[in-house]
Amino acid sequence: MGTPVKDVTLKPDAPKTLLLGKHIQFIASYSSKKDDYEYIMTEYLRMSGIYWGITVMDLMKHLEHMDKQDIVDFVVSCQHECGGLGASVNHDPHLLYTLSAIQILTIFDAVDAINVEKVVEYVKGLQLQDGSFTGDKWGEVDTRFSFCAVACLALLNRLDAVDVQKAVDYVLSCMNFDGGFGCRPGSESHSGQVYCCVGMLAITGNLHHINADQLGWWLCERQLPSGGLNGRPEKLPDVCYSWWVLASLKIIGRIHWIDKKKLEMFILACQDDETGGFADRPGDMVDPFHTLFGIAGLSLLGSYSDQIKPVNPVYCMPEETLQRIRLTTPLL
Ligand code: BD7
Ligand code: ZN
Repeated sequence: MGTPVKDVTLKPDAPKTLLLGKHIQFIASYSSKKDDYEYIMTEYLRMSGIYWGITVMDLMKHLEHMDKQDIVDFVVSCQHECGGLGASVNHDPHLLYTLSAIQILTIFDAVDAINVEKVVEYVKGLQLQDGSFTGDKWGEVDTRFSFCAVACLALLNRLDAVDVQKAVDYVLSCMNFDGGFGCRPGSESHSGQVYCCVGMLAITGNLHHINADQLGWWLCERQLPSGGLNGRPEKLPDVCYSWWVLASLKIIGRIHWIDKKKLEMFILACQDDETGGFADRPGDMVDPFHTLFGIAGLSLLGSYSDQIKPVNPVYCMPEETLQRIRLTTPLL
């Protein structure tokens, strides 16, 4: 007997249509309740939180609910002498939050509010001899940081600042026999890491190194009977993984290999019909992170295209924003 499949069952009364107005309300009020327990407890990832909030509001065509001046001032206050940005004021700089900051400023067309030359210098300084990137000065290496580095530089039109060939060779050295990627050479394949590596190869024009049929197969196997997608074999489905997996499939030209209707039903079932917002799976607590990736997933599926803007699968930002800065990314 094999191991039983870990999955959830969708309740008959789960939401089956998009509750757009509720989600706009949820994000707008989340950002205005700065004294709330949850808001305070997530200070260590505030910069990313703001990126999730403004991106999902923009995708839902209601960015005007977010206070641009307030947010740009906050981002500026998070830049350090070294050029990197932290999650919040006086938090250590890190590539993860530096990318979130660049994404925020790009959406608001306000990149020049920070010292861009210093950001470029910071990113350049994190590349090691073997082409890999550390996330900060403490030196942990992970393919997530290879993605963050090239995504930052591409958004700033400064990819020339690092050794792109070495960076690509390092990411390719993390490819596994199943076609997937892990966080370092020899590490197990994981959907989040696959997204980072596939995105990195897309930005640098190196998708031809990927075996799209083999990787597409591994990614499709992430879909469970509920319609939801998991991050690795034997794990429960999660709305954010519908993003990491679906975006990867889109980039390698295999998005038609999954059951779109079933995934759409799973994502819709993760909405909270009272508070608005999406949870990781039906019935759980909603948060801005899963709300962005739920909406972005629906965008990639082409569902509700009258209400949700097209999202770019590499940057998880509105396509129109990348068109405005004339950033094109060849897909496979
Ligand atoms: C992923 C892992 C990290 O250790 C750091 C950053 C990332 C990517 C980052 C992101 O999406 N930025 O836009 N993710 C996060 O910031 C989330 C935040 C979070 C914390 C707690 C609960 C929900 C969200 N982090 C830090 C995560 O570790 C989440 C946690 C989680 C979400 N759903 C179930 N657990 N995991 C996550 O983002 O996994 C996807 C991923 C893994 C590796 C590489 C890239 C993506
Ligand atoms: Zn999740």
